[in-house]
Amino acid sequence: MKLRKGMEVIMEKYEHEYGAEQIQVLEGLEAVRKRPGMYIGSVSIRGLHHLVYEIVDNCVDEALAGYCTHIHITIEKGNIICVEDDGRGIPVDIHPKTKISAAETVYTVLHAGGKFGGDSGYKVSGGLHGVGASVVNALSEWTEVTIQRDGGIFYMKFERGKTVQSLKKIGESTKTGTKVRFLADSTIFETLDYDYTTLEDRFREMAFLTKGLKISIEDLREEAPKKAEFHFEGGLISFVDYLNKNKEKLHKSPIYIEKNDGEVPTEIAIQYTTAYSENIYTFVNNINTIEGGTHLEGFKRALTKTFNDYAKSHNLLKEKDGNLQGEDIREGITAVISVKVKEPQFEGQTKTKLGNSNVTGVVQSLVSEALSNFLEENPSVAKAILEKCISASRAREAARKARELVRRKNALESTTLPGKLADCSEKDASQCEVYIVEGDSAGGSAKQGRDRRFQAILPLWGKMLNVEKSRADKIYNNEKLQPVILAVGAGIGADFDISKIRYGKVIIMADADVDGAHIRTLLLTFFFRYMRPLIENGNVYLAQPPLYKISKRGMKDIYCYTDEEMDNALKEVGNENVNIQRYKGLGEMNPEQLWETTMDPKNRILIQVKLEDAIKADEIFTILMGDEIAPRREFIEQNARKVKNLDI
Ligand code: 28F
Repeated sequence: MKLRKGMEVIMEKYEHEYGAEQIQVLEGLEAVRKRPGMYIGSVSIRGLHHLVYEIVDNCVDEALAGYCTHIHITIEKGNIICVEDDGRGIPVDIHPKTKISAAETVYTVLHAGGKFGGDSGYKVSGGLHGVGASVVNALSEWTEVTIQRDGGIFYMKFERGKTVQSLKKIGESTKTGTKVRFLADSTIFETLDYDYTTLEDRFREMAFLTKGLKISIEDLREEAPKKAEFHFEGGLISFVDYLNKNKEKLHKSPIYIEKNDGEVPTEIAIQYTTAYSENIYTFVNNINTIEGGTHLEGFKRALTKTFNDYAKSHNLLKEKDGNLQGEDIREGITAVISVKVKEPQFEGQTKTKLGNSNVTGVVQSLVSEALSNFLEENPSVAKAILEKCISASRAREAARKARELVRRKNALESTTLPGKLADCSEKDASQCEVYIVEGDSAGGSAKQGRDRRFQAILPLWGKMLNVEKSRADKIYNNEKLQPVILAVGAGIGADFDISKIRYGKVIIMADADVDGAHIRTLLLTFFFRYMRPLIENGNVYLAQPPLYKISKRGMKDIYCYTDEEMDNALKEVGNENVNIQRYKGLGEMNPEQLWETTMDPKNRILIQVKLEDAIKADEIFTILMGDEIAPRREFIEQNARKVKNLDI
C-alpha cells in the first residue's frame, strides 16, 4: 500500500494552470502513478531497476542508430541515478502542435519515445520495455535532463512528472549528448536500494548484444566505490566466450552467424562444451526471451536437420541408426541468439515468448546454410560434435529404458511412494510440504516433531549423486534421487509436469555446516537441471535451523539464526548466568525443539530459492559441481558467505 498524498488537490491545480492538451499529458502520467505495475511490471526492486533500463534503452537506441559510442551510468549517494550518453542529444526544437520542446514531449507524453532510434525502428511495442522516459519521469520524485546539441547546453526539470523548469538554454557547447538524473519516488517503490550486481550484469549483457558499444557503471554509494566497464568488439562471440569461461570446450572458437540486412537481422554464436546441459539464451530487440519462441524454434530445427544431414552424408551415422534427436544434438551446447523484429509479438505467461511466425523460417534457413558451410569447412570440429551427439543419443536410449523400468516397477507395486517417505494426511497438494532431511537421526526427529496433517518427511541416506557429472540414465537409476523423484511425483526432465507435484513446498533441511551446504547444493543442482519449473515456480525452500540457543533460569529459551541475532539477544538479556549452546547439527535437537525452531510455520525461517537469472545459476552450478578445480576454489573464496547461506 503506497501513499500518494494529495493527488486530487494536485489535479485540481493542474486544471487551473494548463490548457486541454497539457491536462491530457498530466492525466496520462497520473495513470502511470496510479498503476505503476502496468507500466513497469511491479514496484519491487525489479520495477525500480526497470527505470534505469528504460533510460539506458534510449541510449542504446541512439547507439543502434549509429550516433552513440559510450553510455555511463552512475549510482550516486542517496540512490540517485545518472545516465549519460554521447549521442546526438534529444532534439530541442519546439513542437508546432504542443508548443513545447521535443525533449519535454519525450519526458511528459506517454509513449512519445516510441518511434525514435533513427531508422533502426526496432523499439519494442508493448510488454514491459520501451514504455519510455515519461514513465520514469512520472515515477520519480524529480528528474533532470541536460542536453548538449546545436551549440548549446539545455536543461529541464520535473517533479513527479510535472514540469518545474521547461527546457532552457543554460550555456554553450560544441559537444553533443544527453544526461538524465533522477530520484525514484519513495512513495511508490518498496525500496530505492539498487542492487549493483543486477545492474552490472544487465549492462554487461547489453554490451555483448551491441557490438562495439562501451557501457560503464559506477556505484558511489559506499566508501569503496564499485565500477565496471564493458566493451566487446566480438559481440555474441564474446558473450559465448564469457558463458563458457569455466567449461571445457569441444572446439576453439564459437561458430558465428550474422546477417544484418533482410527481414529479421540476426546474430548467433554457438560453441559446444563437454557438459551435459543445454544453454541457449535468446534475445529479441535486446530483451531476454526466457520462454523462447519462433526464433528459438527456427534455430532448433536448423540445428537438428543440418547435423543429421551432415552425419548421414559423411557416414558418421548409419541409415539403420535412425535420426539423432534434437536433444541429443543440443547436449553441451552454449548458444546466444539475438534477433531484431520490427513489431514483436510477445506471448506466454511472462510475455517473454516471441510469437511472430515469419521469424522461424528466416532463422531456420540462415542457420541451416551457415552451419552446413561451417561443418564442411571444419570437418574435425564436425566430427567432435557429432561423436558427442551420438553418445548422447545412446545415453538417451539407456535413460528411456531405465525410466520405463521405474514406471513398470511403480505400476506393479501399485504405490508410487518411496518406502522411507513419511507422508502427510492432507491431500490438497498446495497445503502440503515435504522436508527432505539428510541423515537418519535428524529424519527421525523430524518425523516425531512434525505436524503430520500437512508435513511429510523424506530422509535421505547414502552417497549423493553429482548430477552435473552424470547423464539422465544414471539419474533415473540413482537410489538416492529416485525417492525424491517419486515423492515430488511430477516426473523429471522433459516429462516433468508441475501440475502433478504432490507438495506445494519442497523444503531442503540440512545442517548449517560444510557438509550440509554440500547436500543442499547437490539437491539444488538436481532440481535446477531436472525439475527447473519447480524452482521457477517458487516451490523450493531451504529450512534455516538456528545456530544458537540462549538459556537462562526463569527465562524462555531464545533461538538465534545468525551471529547478529545472538549479539542482539545477549545485549538484551545480559551476559551473566546465560548458557549458550551452539548447534552443530540438526541431530542435536530433540523433536520438540526441531518443530519449534525449524518446522513450525509460526516460528520457522524458510528461504525461498529463486531463479532470477538463468545465466548466473548456470555459472554457479557449473563452478560448484563441475570438474575444473581452479575456478571452483576462486568462486568459493569470493562467495564464501553466499554459499553458506545458499542465496543463489
Ligand atoms: C541519458 C538518456 O535519452 N538519449 C537520447 C536521443 C536522440 C534523438 C532522440 C533521443 C525526436 C522527437 C522523438 C536526435 N537527433 N539518453 C537519451 N538520444 N531521442 S533519447 O530523438 C527523439 C525523437 O521525438 C535524436 C535526431 N534524431 C533523434
